[in-house]
Amino acid sequence: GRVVVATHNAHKVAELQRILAEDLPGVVLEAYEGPEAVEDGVTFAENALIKAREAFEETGVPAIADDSGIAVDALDGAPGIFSARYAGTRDDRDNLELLLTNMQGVADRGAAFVCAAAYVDGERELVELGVWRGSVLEAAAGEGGFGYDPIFQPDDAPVSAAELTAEQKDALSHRRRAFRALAATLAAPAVS
Ligand code: ITT
Repeated sequence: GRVVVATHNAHKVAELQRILAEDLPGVVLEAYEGPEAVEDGVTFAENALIKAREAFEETGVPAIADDSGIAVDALDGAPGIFSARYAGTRDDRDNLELLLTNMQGVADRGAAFVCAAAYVDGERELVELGVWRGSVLEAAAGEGGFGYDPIFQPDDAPVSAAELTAEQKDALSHRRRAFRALAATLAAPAVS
């Protein structure tokens, strides 16, 4: 059936179209054009649920949302849920440059891309987390993907996330892991 995607990020929409075509076949995704929810949760999961609830309440159509970002070990998980506004400008390139600067000379480069995938339909509220481990590169590499992809070296890939093809990123990403888990939960019989 119809599902609205509560995101204003076109890159996320493109990835979710591809991921859900495989993991939730038969679902027709529609962009949610309504007001942006106030993301005042303190976790990825809370913020994903806030966005999905807002879209469901505005449209009456089952809604999914994605809250995501990069959590860096040496920075105690920063920028984390603040990844989109790390540099204060909401510009992906500024955010990436600031993270490179803050990681200059730092030996522990470990990091994770994290995605919370939420689903709200008025009866059920579901949220699943996907984590993609890797490390922060010393300099940007690659033109693909979006956001922090050029400075993220996945543990399970030979090149940066921005040097992967869309299909390669889809197969491995935090977003894929989260939405695959969400699809599995949605497909399972309701328990309560
Ligand atoms: P919506 O809230 O409308 O969905 P947003 O872009 O504001 O869009 P978030 O608050 O979830 O989304 O912020 C996500 C941040 O993490 C943003 O800076 C992205 O560039 C970054 N990010 C998320 N997924 C990513 C990915 O797959 N690769 C690289 N960076 C990613």
